[in-house]
Formats: sequence, structure tokens, C-alpha cells
Amino acid sequence: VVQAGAMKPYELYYWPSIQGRGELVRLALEEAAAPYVDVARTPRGMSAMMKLIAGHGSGLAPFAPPFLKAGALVVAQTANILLYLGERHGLAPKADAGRLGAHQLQLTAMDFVAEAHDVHHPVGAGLYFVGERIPKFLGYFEGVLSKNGPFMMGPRLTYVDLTMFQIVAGLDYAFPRTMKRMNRKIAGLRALHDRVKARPRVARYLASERRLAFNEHGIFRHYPELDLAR
Ligand SMILES: N[C@@H](CCC(=O)N[C@@H](CS)C(=O)NCC(=O)O)C(=O)O
Repeated sequence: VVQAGAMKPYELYYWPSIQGRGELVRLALEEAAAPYVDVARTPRGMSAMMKLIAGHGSGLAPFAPPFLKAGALVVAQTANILLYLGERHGLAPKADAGRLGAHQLQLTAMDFVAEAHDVHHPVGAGLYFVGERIPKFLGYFEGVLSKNGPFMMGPRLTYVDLTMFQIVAGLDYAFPRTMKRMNRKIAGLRALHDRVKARPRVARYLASERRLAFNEHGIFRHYPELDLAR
């Protein structure tokens, strides 16, 4: 546990006028009596936040607030921030089973928060996903890859690359016209997808009966009417 008086204040970055997901981090910081600055609520704080999101030069710039700066470290994703703070401030069990158990509950709580958020945006969700969210997320991942390459986390394959393969493959299946249009903007992800697909173990798996075909019951479903027009 870090002594409150002895440390440089954390910097919390979150939208200044809502509780939102940032509140889950504020609650942990407050309970830990950890000194912190709520940066976006200070003068010029918003532009500092937007600069970190734009992430010039960083292969791990946050996709979205909240994120926490602790010295040189920038940690994003609410559950990830809490994993970090929990460990440092005695707000989580120490042994693997409990530590990962708390993280598991937190990730589930974050899924639930996302669903609560979706209640406000039920109209035109398909169009919004194709027109705004696919370009924003893939653009973000493409940026990470171009900075960190050849793999998402640098020189070696990690599970993140396997997930990127599946996301590109799934989007190709579900939104072929959108993905065709995105092709030039995601050249790096496309190449990563192809390299992962060609890895001997992955290729063998994909060719086997162990690999289920995409279908209309999974995450990625092909509904042509939700895809961009031809
Ligand atoms: N899974 C992320 C979600 C982050 C997120 O969606 N943040 C919102 C505010 S609560 C945001 O600003 N999103 C911008 C965007 O998704 O484009 C987390 O738990 O931190």
C-alpha cells in the first residue's frame, strides 16, 4: 500500500460533467485516500485529455476515457485501472484466485454498464455501428499496430493478435461492403489478419472441423441490410 503523503498525485482523465465510468475510478481513489487530480475539471485539462487520446507517439494510447496516469504509466479501461489501483491500495485480494476473481466480477459489471448505456441509443444502432463505430475502432487498432508492429504488442505474437484476426474475419463476414471500403485505411490490420491466418497451427485449426463456420447466431451476423450500400 502506497502512503498517501509520499506519492505524486495520480491524474484521472474523464469527462468533466458526468459521473459515468469515471466514477468507478473516483470511488476507488477516494476510498484509498490516494491523492489525485481530476484533470479534465481543471483549466486546460480537457485539451490535455484530448492530446493523450490522440496519443502521438504512443502505441498504447487510450481509446476512450476514463484513464489514469501514474507517473509515466497511462492505464485505460475502467476494469484495468481498478485492477491496478486495487493491487496498489489494498482494494483487491492478493492471490491469483481472488485477484482474477475480482477482475472477473468487475469485467462483468462493465458489460452490464455497457448494456445500461445502450438503453439510451437503441435507435439506428446498426447504422451507427457501421458508419461510426467500425471506422473508429478499426482506425484505433490500426494506429496501435502501425506504432507497435509487426504485432499489436511489438515483436511477438500475443493473444491480442489472435483477437484482431477474429475481429477482421468476423467483420468481413458480417459487413463485407463496409470492410471493402475500409480496406485502404486498415492495410496493416489486413496484413496482420493474413499473417495470423497463415500461421501453421492457426491454419490447421481453421481447416479442421473444430472451427465452426460463421453463422446468424454468433456475434458477427451477416444482415445485408445493415451493411453499407453497394
Ligand atoms: N470499456 C471502456 C469503455 C470506455 C468508454 O466507453 N468511455 C466513454 C465514456 S464512459 C467514452 O468516452 N467513449 C468514447 C467512445 O467510445 O467513442 C471502459 O470500461 O473504460
